[in-house]
Amino acid sequence: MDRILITGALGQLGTEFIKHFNRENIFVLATDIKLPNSKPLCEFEQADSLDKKRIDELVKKYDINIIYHLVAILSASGEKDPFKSWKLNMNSFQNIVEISLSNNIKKVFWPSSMAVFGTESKLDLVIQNPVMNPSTMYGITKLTGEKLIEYYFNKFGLDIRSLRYPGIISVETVPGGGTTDYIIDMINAAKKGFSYSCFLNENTELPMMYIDDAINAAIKLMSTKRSNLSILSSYNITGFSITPKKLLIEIKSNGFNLKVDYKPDFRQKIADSWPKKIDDSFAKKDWDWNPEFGLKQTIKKALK
Ligand code: AKB
Repeated sequence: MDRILITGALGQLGTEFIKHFNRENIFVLATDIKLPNSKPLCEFEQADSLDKKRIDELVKKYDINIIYHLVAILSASGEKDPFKSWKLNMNSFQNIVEISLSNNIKKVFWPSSMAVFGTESKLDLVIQNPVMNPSTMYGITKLTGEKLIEYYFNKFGLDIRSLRYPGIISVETVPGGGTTDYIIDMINAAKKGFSYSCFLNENTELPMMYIDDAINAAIKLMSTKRSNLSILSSYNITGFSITPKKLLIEIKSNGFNLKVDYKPDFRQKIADSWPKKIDDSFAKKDWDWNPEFGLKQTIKKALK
């Protein structure tokens, strides 16, 4: 029987994983450095993922056998304090690895990101294994984690699975500190009748995905037979690609009269080092990945 620990559980992905496992009647222990605003749907313990002893005790106390380690400082926040970003992203990752090995954890899910790519990755359509020279500390920590996943599998047989997420579009819990956050900010401004000042220029094309697809992809990957996985590091996945200009057209076609001006800031350079489109054919071939939500459907759902 699966008994799952989720770290960083109150964030954008964690909130939705909790809902998913709750529907499936699977035991979850959610942990976060913050306290929840309302009663969670599962067990909750406040814990800092840098506190290895505390996480280890919780794994033992709740008899955990699967971990979803979601803690991370995202790309834009990471640039404000790169040392803190490295420390949180990497030390928490290493803690989870050590805890997994000493507690016989069956499987770990750890999200990577399209931030692992860089300007030399042939950004028009990024393949699974291009040249990877990330420009942000966030991207560097994600690429390091990917290398470690492969290393720990070869060294110890530790089964860590990973996806390179594009921007994720969700309504209930929004991300914080990312470069793709503009899309949710713009949608929320439209819903509230505010105008919006976009921090990327109008033709910046980036891959995105609806939250339900992001969750389903992880669940599918985690339930695939290990021998079917040809990628030991992290799989490319994508939903669709969009620019701020296209998003505005879509918002207007749904009946919202949003005013947007464009004031690119430091995040423009980050976005310019990321893919316009992603080739996710390995995920399609190995575990039958197929996104359910396209551009129009996603924006419509997010505007509700
Ligand atoms: C970010 O913008 O930093 C994240 C990501 C693409 O990983 N949403």
